[in-house]
Amino acid sequence: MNGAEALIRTLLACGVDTCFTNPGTSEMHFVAALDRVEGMRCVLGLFEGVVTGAADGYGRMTDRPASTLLHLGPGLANGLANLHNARRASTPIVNVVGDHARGHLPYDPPLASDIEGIARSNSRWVKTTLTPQKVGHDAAEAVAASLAAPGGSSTLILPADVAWTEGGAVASAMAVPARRKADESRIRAAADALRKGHGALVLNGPMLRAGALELCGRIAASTNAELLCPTQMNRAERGAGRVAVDRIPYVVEMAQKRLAHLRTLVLVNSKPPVNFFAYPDKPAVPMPEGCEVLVLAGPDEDGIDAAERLADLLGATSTEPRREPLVRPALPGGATTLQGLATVIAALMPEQAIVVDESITSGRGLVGATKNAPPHDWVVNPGGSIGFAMPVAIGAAVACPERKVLCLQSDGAGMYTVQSLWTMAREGLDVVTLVFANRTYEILKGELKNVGAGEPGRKARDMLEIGRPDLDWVSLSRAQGVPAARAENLDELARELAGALKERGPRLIEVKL
Ligand SMILES: Cc1ncc(C[n+]2csc(CCOP(=O)(O)OP(=O)(O)O)c2C)c(N)n1
Repeated sequence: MNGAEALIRTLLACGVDTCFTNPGTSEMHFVAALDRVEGMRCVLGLFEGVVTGAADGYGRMTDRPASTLLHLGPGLANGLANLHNARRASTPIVNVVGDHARGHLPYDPPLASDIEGIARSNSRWVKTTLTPQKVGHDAAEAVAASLAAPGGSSTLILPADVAWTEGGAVASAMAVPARRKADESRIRAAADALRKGHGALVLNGPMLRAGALELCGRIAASTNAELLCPTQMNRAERGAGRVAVDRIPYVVEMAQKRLAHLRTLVLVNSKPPVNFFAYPDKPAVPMPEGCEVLVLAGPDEDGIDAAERLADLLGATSTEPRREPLVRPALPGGATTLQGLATVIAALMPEQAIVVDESITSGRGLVGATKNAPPHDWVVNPGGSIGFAMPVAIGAAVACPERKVLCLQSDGAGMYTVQSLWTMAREGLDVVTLVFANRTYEILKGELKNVGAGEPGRKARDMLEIGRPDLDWVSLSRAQGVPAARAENLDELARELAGALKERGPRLIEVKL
């Protein structure tokens, strides 16, 4: 067995059975070995940002790593923006990156680069495997490192000669360390603070799943505390029958207003809230001055255990939490408005949908409108690097083939990873993509004002508009094999969305704004 085959067999032995790929010459032995080993699902992406984003979506939905297969330093570099987003979401991923054969590197061939250096920016574990005998051990270590709380990327670099040389040894899964338990003093401090009132629990990571939210809902109901999550959350289970958590708004003034009355924030698997950017004369954080910030459990600690002990101490274990009722709004019609399109989505959202949200300014009404929709998952981008939604939708659809994925995509961000549509078609993925075609970088117009740069002139405006020529999303989609339609108003949107949701397989609707 050569090193490449030992790597694939070890990944499978460690529970990694999905590989998003974009290979090159140095990865050819890995590609060839895929035919000899049963059980690895391989999905091709036509750009590495699609590959890494898909691995992020897969890891977020399964809590298990997918692997990526990337070509040398440049392939990894092309995938870095979505690996950055995945790092911010603490998503487990195992990146496999090929390198030149070791005997070839001293000649400085054209594609040689500092792969370890490039990997380190977004990986918590980086190793170059130097012999086929070490491949299995290193791969098992990479998987375990990606899963250690709170989760992250491992990058295993495999020189071509290590891949092609016989002597590969398969290893079995290594133990993943359990999350650390929070100190008793922190449980007591949180209880004391919440008893005083005007408090909120700020949740992220595993605390945004339905079971953990129930638990926090009991604490909230017994202390009158609120449940919040940072703007930069990763995935929330929400909708009817669930305990709602309110996302802190992106816009600084709105975030400040939302938190103004709070005297204590208790962080559970969350970092303290922070504004996305600095602005002249605005604070860095949205909480009011004097607001106490307590850590109940850090991002890598056992938040559920800490919340259970807190509920115990507060006598809240049998308190009923407030759960959202199911409310379906009537379908609106007429000209497209942001509130109207949010209402259409809330009216038609299927049960157990996975919503991947990169709607940016077009989605301002969405979170409120869908609070009482049937139970669903809401996936957002805690890393802020755009071009995230369509790739992540691929990974979510591969991970959960029985669930409908609703990909809410702004047009500017959509163009970064537009090749995702081809992978959706190739794999027949059950993803409905709505593209919000406002033909501008709308959010940046607001940001220009916010940073105090004044009114844009002609040249500056040209950098913020993406019309001239107008993108034809229906053609972009059909050209890649995804059936598509255009909705000019809310009636057409409702008709097209209802139709797309009834079918299986990828569809795209361009929503003209
Ligand atoms: C990788 C990366 N490049 C550039 C940016 C800066 N940026 C933030 S939002 C944005 C444009 C968003 O436009 P669009 O996706 O059309 O959404 P809209 O603002 O119109 O709602 C840009 C270029 C970024 N966040 N990430």
